Amino acid sequence: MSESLALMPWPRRVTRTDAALLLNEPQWSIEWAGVRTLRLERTIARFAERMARASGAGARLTIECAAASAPYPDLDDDESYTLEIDTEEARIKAATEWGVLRGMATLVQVNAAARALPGVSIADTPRFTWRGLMVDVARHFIAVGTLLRTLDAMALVKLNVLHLHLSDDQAFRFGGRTFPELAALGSDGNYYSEGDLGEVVMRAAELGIRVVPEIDMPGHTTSWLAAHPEWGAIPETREPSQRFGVHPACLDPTREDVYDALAQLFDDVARVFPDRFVHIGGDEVNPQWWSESPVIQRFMRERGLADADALQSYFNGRLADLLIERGRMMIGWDEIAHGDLPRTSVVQSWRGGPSRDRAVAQGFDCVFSAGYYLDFFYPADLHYAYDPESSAEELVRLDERVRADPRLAHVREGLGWAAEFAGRALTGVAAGVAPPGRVLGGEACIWAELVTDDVFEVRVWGRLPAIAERLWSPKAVRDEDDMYVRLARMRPLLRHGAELDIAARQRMLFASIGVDSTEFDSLRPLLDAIEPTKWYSRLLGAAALQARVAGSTAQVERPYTVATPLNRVADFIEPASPWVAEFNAAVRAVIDESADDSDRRLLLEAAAGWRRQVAAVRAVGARVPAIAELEPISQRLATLAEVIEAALTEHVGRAHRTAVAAAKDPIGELLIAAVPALDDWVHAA
Ligand code: TNX
Repeated sequence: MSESLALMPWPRRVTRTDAALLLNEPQWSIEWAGVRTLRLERTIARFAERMARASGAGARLTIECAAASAPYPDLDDDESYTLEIDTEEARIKAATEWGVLRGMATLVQVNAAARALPGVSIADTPRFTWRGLMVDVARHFIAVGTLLRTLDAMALVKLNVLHLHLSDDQAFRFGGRTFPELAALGSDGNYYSEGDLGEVVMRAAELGIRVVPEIDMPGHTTSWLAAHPEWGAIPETREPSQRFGVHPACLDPTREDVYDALAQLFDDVARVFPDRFVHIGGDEVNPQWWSESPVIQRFMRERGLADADALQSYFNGRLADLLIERGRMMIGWDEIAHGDLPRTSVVQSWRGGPSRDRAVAQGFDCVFSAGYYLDFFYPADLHYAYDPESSAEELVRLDERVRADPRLAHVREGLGWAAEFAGRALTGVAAGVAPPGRVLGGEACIWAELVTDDVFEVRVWGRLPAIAERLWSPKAVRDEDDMYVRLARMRPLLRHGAELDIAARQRMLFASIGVDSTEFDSLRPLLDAIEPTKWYSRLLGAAALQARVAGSTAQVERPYTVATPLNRVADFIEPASPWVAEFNAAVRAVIDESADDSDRRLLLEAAAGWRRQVAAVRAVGARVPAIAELEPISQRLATLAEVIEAALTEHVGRAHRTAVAAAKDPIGELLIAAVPALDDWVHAA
């Protein structure tokens, strides 16, 4: 399908022609055929400059925009465009500025460092109106500069919502003017001023991206109580929490002064964020404090609020009113989908198909996130398979596929537990009470317990373009092999189009622990072959994971807190190695006898590299403890080099199969990610 055009998301309609456009000017020259706005001028110029830098040349670009757009993008905006490239020029035509910007992103992708652009005729329009990335900036602070680069990169893959999770138990990072103490006392000193956020909102608007702020409540609020303990259901002063997991802290939904304060907080939020949606969180409320408080218990009895859900629903209803008074609409996680809530509220579904379907059946519009948790360290194809509009049966099959995936075998028990948990969380489904809601789209989520600003881009961008495609392209665009081929080409694109360089960042990370560039290269065969362990295995650690699987709700100590430095190999490598994706494809080609020379070369080089890395690990490990930790993996890989050689010459024996089997288990928080493909190979051979 991709016929060597590295486009992602793949457009609705692409026609190739022979009319290539030679880039024989030093720069791109912009012609304005329709309206010419300051915003388009600035943004087009910025991208044109980057295109010229990538290819060292330009040509004529005609922009034909029918009408200026509102100052800020909105839900259901028209983002369609056409892009024609012929021997004369590139021409982008759209009804709105937003459409022009999407067309520009496609042109930057077509441009991809060439001296001539292929002739194309593209007509494109998104499948979903809400195509987001949620960034948890509470667990660890993400710098404004990183957010700005993230926006540039989002625009390149046509994502249009940046959702900022601004507060949680560990920090309150919204530095509003009415309650500056919330962030000052409720964080480690890292928070965003109104000015910082204004800059993010401005850049986003220039790129046609909405910014949706989340202030998570009534749970996940430990950090608020450092400054305002009186707002807590149990009015005790708390420090922002250092640990992760669900906390007992909860706001007091019975106090009018809490609503007065929230009204002022929403005023601040609304002043900074023009978007019509404000996210109020609402996830994982621990009812403990509410049930321990006699005042709250009496309040519930007096109002006939049967349980914690009903009380949260009362609280959410009050929040919805406050937001409506400010011309805003509410979005919240799954748990807000309660019968009493105004149906203008949107539900962000994180616990899977059943919760999405319950919310939609109750009449709520939905944003689907369940398949798109980037913090799970999953390979891109798993996320890619999830469709916001997959039927309930399809989602069940997808969840089963994930549970059966050999790459996730080491967390199978946990995945089973999670599925059961999500099912149990959904009792009392009230279906058919209203016209059903609409699936607006989806959001990839990066929860940041194990993510710092330093590693953010490495964690996010290797896979996010695949999710962006799922949210933009027609449903039928779903070939995973083709996706991987194009995904690999997003790396150079992000580098020249958004100044986001995953590889360079990774070198810097390794340099920060004393591994210089030459040493990094010598370790590459090993680093390319490994990945962090999946799902919540790192976050929970073995003990907490076992406790969960065993059904215990006890607090089991986890290996990581806010204070744990994230400076080990598992933090620096990519969650899903792009090299492993290539390795897997080569092995598959050999198994089904479609392999070509480049496949065989890749496998031979893998074997050679896996031998070579032994000396490198020993040498660098002598000085750098984080590399010394890799010794057992290094040994296993050396053994697996023999397996590749045996498989290539069809001499696989029992010893080889045993060696592969023995290499399946994680070592610490790392896996040899090439093993599942090798396992298929030695059993096919
Ligand atoms: C649950 S997903 C959460 C987050 C955590 C995440 C991972 C959701 C709405 N809430 O607070 O970061 O699990 O631990």
